[in-house]
Amino acid sequence: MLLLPLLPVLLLCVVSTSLSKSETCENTLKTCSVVACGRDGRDGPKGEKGDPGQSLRGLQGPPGKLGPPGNVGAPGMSGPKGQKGDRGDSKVLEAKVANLEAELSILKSELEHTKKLHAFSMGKKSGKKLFVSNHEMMPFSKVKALCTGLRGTVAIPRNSEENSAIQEVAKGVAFLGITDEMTEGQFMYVTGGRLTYNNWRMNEPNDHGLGEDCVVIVENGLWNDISCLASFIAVCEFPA
Ligand SMILES: [Ca+2]
Ligand SMILES: [Ca+2]
Repeated sequence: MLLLPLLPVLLLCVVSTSLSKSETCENTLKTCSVVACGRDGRDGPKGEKGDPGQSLRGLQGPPGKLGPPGNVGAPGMSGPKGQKGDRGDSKVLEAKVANLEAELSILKSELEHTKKLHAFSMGKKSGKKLFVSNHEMMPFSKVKALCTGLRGTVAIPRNSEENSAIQEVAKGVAFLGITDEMTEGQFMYVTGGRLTYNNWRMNEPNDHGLGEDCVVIVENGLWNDISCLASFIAVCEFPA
């Protein structure tokens, strides 16, 4: 019964809209006045943004790839100064040096003692020289090599005392470190320099036969020039 007064309006709405849009018609009823309802109303103002939906969030994806390394940072500030160390190490070193010096002193003493024993048993000390022989006989070149290998030289008498010492050590005919190989008739020391002392036997040196450029000391301590290729006793000299 209450719908009767609105019937013309409803009819008007039915005429002005499509039969398939009944929902639109209902909306029109809500907005139209009782008296009239326009055919095409203007769009209303835009509504406010609605609240976010209540849909379920997806699962968290895997972590992404590592990014490129960053730039090198500025150097940090220097740290605080450390505490001064103790002097223990230097004391340890001083003690070690003192021990080494003590050991060196003992070794020096033992070396001197060994030298004296060596001179007593094998050689003869004269002044600052020690003459030693193994009593082997060999050519002059081998005598030189033997003495040089022992860090010595072939025995050289520079005065009568040394000459007697060599004679005593050799106990036979021995080469001396003297030759005239460089210039015939001009005898020189193998260590360099012309003779400052000699003890030639009478009529020597005579450069006999094919030539005699080396020198030997014979049993009575006199000298004779002789072939360097002949073999005689080796006597070496060392600083004493
Ligand atoms: Ca000669
Ligand atoms: Ca001769």
